[in-house]
Amino acid sequence: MSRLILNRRRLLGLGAAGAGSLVLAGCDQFDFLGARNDPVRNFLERANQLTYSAQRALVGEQALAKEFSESEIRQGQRPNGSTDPRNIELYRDLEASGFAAYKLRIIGLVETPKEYSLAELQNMPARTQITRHDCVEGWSCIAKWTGVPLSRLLDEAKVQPTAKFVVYHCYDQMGGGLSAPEAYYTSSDLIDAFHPQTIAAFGLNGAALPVANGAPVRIRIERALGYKQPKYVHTIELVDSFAKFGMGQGGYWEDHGYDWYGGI
Ligand SMILES: Nc1nc2c(c(=O)[nH]1)N[C@H]1C(S)=C(S)[C@@H](COP(=O)(O)O)O[C@H]1N2
Ligand SMILES: [Mo]
Repeated sequence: MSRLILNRRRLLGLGAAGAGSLVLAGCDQFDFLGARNDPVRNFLERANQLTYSAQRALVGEQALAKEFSESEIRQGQRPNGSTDPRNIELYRDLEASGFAAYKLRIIGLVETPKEYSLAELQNMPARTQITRHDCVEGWSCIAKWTGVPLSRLLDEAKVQPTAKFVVYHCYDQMGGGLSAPEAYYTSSDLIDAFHPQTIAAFGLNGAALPVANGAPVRIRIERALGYKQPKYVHTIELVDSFAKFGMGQGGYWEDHGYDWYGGI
């Protein structure tokens, strides 16, 4: 509890209290803790009001997301957003061949660009974690994710000192109809990318990751909201700016008004 109070003081010290007064006014630290358990309230009241640095001060760099037990997995991971990108020819062909030709690429501001087949990823030391996925649409799901720590892949590629962010590029496209289709992408800072629970996941609830949930590989960033959990990832790009992607806000949903940090 003392740690939380200290962090609140730091938050106030950072001058974010004005913007965050909706949350802070009239609620003691227990209410404030409670708010962290409600992703929707969290998102609406906090995410777009506190600055990134204030959220970072509050959450802490190394804080782990809560992990759950097997008995707390109540149902399969509810598919949401894109659930079948087989309208994209490249993806359809990969899926038809069991992802034999799939490569996960690490590019951009790295010393050694890398690519990994699915089999190579599956043969690396893996981490399994049971965590809760919180979608801003107002639902949560506890699921078991298995994958390679992203830190390992980034270490192998050797991130250059000028890199500031990690962009995750996906096969699926959003929109269409009247608006031009836009490839789904999102991004994180390096703290989240190197976080011990951030994995390139190829397993879900003890089986291969299904198409509906992002096969063959999706990234799990466990302290972020659902839209920061990119599915169908083909390329991980180290950058110092988002300017050249989409509308420059660091992600498909971020380009459409969602908070960039999306932390919980
Ligand atoms: N490539 C891609 N990743 C995505 C999305 C998407 O539409 N395309 N939707 C996001 C949102 S809003 C949520 S809640 C989760 C849903 O993941 P799930 O289908 O495994 O539940 O994926 C996120 N990642
Ligand atoms: Mo979501």
